[in-house]
Parts: sequence; structure tokens; C-alpha cells
Amino acid sequence: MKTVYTDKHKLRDAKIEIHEGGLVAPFECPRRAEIILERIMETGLGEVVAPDDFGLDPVLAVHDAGFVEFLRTCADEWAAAGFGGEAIANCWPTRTMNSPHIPRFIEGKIGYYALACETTISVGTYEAAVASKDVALTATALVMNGERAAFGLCRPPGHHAASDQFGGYCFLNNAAIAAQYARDTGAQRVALIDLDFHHGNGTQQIFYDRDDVLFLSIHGDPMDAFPHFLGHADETGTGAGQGFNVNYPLPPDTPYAVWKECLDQALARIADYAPDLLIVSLGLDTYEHDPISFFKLQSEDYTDCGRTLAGLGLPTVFVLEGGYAVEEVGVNTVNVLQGFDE
Ligand code: SP5
Ligand code: ZN
Repeated sequence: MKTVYTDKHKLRDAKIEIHEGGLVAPFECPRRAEIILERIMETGLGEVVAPDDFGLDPVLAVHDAGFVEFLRTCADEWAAAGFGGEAIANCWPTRTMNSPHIPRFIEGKIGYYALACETTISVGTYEAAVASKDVALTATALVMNGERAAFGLCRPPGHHAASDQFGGYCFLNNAAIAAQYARDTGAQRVALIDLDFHHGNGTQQIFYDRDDVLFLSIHGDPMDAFPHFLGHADETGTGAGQGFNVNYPLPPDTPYAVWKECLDQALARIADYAPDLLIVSLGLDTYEHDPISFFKLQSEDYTDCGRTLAGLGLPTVFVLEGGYAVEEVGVNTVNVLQGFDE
């Protein structure tokens, strides 16, 4: 299958992340995408093409305009306030002081639009996020125009980004933007399965009241894992979306055999839904040696996963999400794609 890729992901190159009581170099780093691209070249997976520019309309179809403008201006406003380093939230409209007022000063504004503080906004972050959504949209357009499948090598990732919040290394929700674009260009129903170790809280929130995008996610139980406040099995959708949100939270040390049972259940639900398009939020942080996650998938399991996904026989767009065992992320990603192509 074809891969969509651009070097512009390198514009997202933050220097710090808050992790376990200190500052570390971010797990979500440019090298991840380079290693995946190198593996695609070395295995001859297929042609690598550059993204087209889709502009902001498909972004504004799922994200709040004020939020997008905040992302665009945040790094500049941070610098204009005289702050050094990278923009980071330190104060939040949490349960006991929830308010609709959006602060004018950047210190408050970033708290309003943030859902987690591990993720800073560095110079270039917005430009990289815009390029990343173009990667996802270009892959989706390829499949809407007749390719059986395509891989959007997206960086930064997207699935934690909600309609008006960033966090979890995500700024714009690439998979959600792609799903909405597919709806707007002819797909009646879209299924979106999230295989990243972390629950796709942003994607869930964006489509929670809708029945035209079925969302399913297999992930670390939020009682134990980030994003901690969403991803429970009893979150099944609301209004017209009731029954169109499906979560499979799993405990620490889950091996592939157990994970695969959930995948089979999820694929049965997707087959029943009979969508025109499948979008896969492909995270590789389910890997046994991932530094921030707790599942036990092995490299060969990813090939089986890809093969299993292909069994649905649906036009399929893969969108890269997480995966932080950098040396192995190329092999694991391409194993999924090769398994699918077999
Ligand atoms: C796209 C994606 O995979 N985002 C993940 C963001 C996770 N950020 C918070 C990670 C906290 C990890 N805590 C691990 C504790 C066990 N060592
Ligand atoms: Zn993840």
C-alpha cells in the first residue's frame, strides 16, 4: 500500500515532557517517524507520496475555531508574555471551578484548552500538526478514490485531541478529521477503530452523539492508564450515538491472545455496521517493550493483527498514533501493514 509522508513532522520537536515527577526528553519524538519511513523503504511496502494541502475547512468541521486559533498563536503569545521555554499549562478549569470564560492571558488560556500537562506547545508545533492532518486527509482521499488501503504516517499523533482540547502528545485529531472528511465526500457510514494502547478520548468525544461514525477502542483500563478519565466500558454513546461507541478496557500485562479476542469482537461489530470505510488509529504502544505502556504484544503479533483487519474486506485508512519503543516501532508498524497487504 501507499504511504503518505512529509518531513514537516520535524517541526514538532519539543525538548521537555513532564514525566513521573521530572522533566524528560519527549517520548513522542521525530526519530519515530524516521524509523518507520526507513522500514517502509527497506521492506518495499509501496510508494511514498507527499500530502496535498486541504486547508483548514476539514479541521473546522470537527474542531472549535477558537481552539484552532489558540494552537496557531500559542507559542507566539507565550514568548510575547516574556516566558522562556515551551508553553505549558499550570492551571485548569477543573471540577470545582469550571467556567465558560476563556482567559485572555496565555497562562490561563492554555489551561482552558489543555487536557493534560505532559504536552508542551513548542515553536513549530502548529505547523507540524497542520501537516499531520494533511497526511491523514491525503491517505483518506486515496482510499475514497479507489485504493484498497493507505497509510498516513502522521506525526504528531491525534487521538487524544478533543473538539477544543489538546494533550497526550496530540493537537489536531487526524483520525477524526479524516472520518469527517470521508463523510463529507461520499461515505455514508465510517467505522473508526483505535488500537493505540491509550484510549482515544478525543475521537470518542467528537463522535459521541453520532451514529454515522462508529467508534471502537481497545486500550489500557483508564483506572490504571492515561487518559484516566475516559475509556470505560459503560461509555456507549449518547442520543443518536447510543450504541455507537464501544470501549474494551484491559488490565496490565494483557497478552496478544486476550487483546485479539477484543479485536475479533470489535471487527464483528464493524462487519454488522457495514461501513463504507474503515479508519484505523494505529498505535504501536501495545508493544511489550513500550516504555510508558503495559500490554505485552510481540512483533509477530502485529502481522497477525494486520491480516485480521484485512479479513473485513473494507477500504481501509491507517493513521499513525503512538508507539514509543523507538528502535522497534518501524518493524511493528510495517508488520501490521504487510499483514494487511498479504
Ligand atoms: C498518542 C499517545 O500515545 N499519547 C500518549 C500520551 C501519554 N501521556 C502520559 C503518559 C503517562 C505515562 N505514565 C506511565 C507510568 C508507568 N511507568
Ligand atoms: Zn498511546
